[in-house]
Amino acid sequence: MELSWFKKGTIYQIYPRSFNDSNNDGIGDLRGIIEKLDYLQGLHVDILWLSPIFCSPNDDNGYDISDYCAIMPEFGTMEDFDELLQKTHDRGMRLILDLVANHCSDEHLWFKEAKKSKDNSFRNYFHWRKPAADGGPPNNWKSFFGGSAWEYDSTSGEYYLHLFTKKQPDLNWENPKVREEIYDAMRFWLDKGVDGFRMDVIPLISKRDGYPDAPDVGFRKIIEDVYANGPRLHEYLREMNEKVVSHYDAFSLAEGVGINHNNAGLYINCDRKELNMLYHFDVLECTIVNGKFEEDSPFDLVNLKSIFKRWRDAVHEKGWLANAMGNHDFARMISRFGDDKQYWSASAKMLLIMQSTQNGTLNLYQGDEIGMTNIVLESVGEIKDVQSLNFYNENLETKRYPKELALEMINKEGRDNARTPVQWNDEINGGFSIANPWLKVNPNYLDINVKKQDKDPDSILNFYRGLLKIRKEHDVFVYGDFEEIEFNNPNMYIYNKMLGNDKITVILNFGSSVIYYKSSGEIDKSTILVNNYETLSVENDTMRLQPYQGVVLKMN
Ligand code: TEU
Ligand code: CA
Repeated sequence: MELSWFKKGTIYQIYPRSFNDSNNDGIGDLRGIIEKLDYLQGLHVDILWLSPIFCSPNDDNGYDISDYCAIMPEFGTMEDFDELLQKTHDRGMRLILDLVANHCSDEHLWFKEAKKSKDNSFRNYFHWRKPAADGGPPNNWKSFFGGSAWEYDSTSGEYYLHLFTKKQPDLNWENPKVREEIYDAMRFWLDKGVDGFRMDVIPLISKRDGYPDAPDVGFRKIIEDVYANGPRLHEYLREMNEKVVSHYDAFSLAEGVGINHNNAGLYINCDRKELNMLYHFDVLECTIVNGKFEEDSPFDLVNLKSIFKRWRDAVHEKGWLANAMGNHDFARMISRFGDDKQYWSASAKMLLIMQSTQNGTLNLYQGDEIGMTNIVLESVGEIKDVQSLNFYNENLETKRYPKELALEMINKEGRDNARTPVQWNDEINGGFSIANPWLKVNPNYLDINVKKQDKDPDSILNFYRGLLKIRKEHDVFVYGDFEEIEFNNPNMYIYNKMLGNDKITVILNFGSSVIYYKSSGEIDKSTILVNNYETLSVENDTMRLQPYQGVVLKMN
């Protein structure tokens, strides 16, 4: 296994709009990030991933780009960016950007031109099709954010494809000029010294020939079989690596939408020279059956273990995964997998013990280090996310659910949960901004905030700092071979990790009851390296684990 900085490093995702507002206009910005670099360094994270910072009309908060080589004015200037990059590097950290290559904004020059006429030289940058016989969309594809994936353009009488909102037209990767445009944009940032890219919905860039109708199966299956993994995908990824990424000391992290453990190797096996790592959706969607705001299933620990296991087996020795339990597209990690009330602190810490001892690069999301929780939006007026808004409005038409229930579903699964401003202190708006923030601050900022936790040695924040440092000092956390113990135990997650002469045992109580665990004598031969409680009580080899208690034992 080849060792590399991006394998051992911890990735910390920043959603710039919500991170820190330096000029008090209610919107987070680049200078706001610069102000917090010491904080991030002190957290012992290594690689900052910024969600998109490029010019955008913000229909989907920057995931609709109108200029790939310019900074969104709300976020600052190119000078601010250069300073941010320099100061990140000065602190020994790296910076990666979010590359949205599947689609751009309908306000991008390319699309504005393409729309002008059928013979415009940019026309072929996008997917245009004639209407079906009845005048409707060319096929039955649905957008990820509701409604048809095709939008009618009255100027030309044709439809264009948009797998996301209608303001996010899909780029036509068959056109070599499109590929060169994207590669040029990548080189622009790499030449500045950027350390790589997180690649938004990269599995979707190659479309199926003839745009065949999707079968009547769940949306997840449609994504896998119809939208993602298209016929020329791997050719494009190899080209992108060969022409661009491989020329730099940089790495690529794929968003694994539509990738499963069977085809993952095609993307990330080292010998294929395509992408360096991916984060998959199986953990992130482990309680979501088919798609958001549809049926969901209760959290099941054995299922979680089997997801981790099958992915470990799938990439064993050949590829590399990033390990995410939350991001800007999902509800808060602690509200989903832990207990955001009574055992808030213990469960947040336990989840980090689990995440930091799994194989792969640790991928954290802003605010999880202080245990930020889901938000309750009181009315439709407070919803900001386009996916939730579309769901709400579509539901008003179809009357599928009562309005109150629709709002409840949004509060449970909606993306705004993870996007509320970071809670820095107990002052106005949690110290994010003195202006009214673009999305409401979680009122629990009075209790949950960085300033309070900074001083408290038992806080979640200080636990993160300690554990991330320990992880850096112990290669076994990252590269160790995994040995599962009591796999079918529904309340505990127990495993060994081994590397050379080093061995650790991880013992996690995944619930709110006290559990007794009889160890096979490990405890006498080991020291406690990590513990999210002050003590670990053991009697005759039987441990008494508190609610959500987690320990890492290091064999002497
Ligand atoms: O997300 C892709 C994606 O699959 C999401 O639609 C995800 O399934 C959904 O949010 C979960 O409910 C990426 C970005 O991370 C997301 O923020 C963008 O909206 C999307 O691409 C379009 O660029
Ligand atoms: Ca600002």
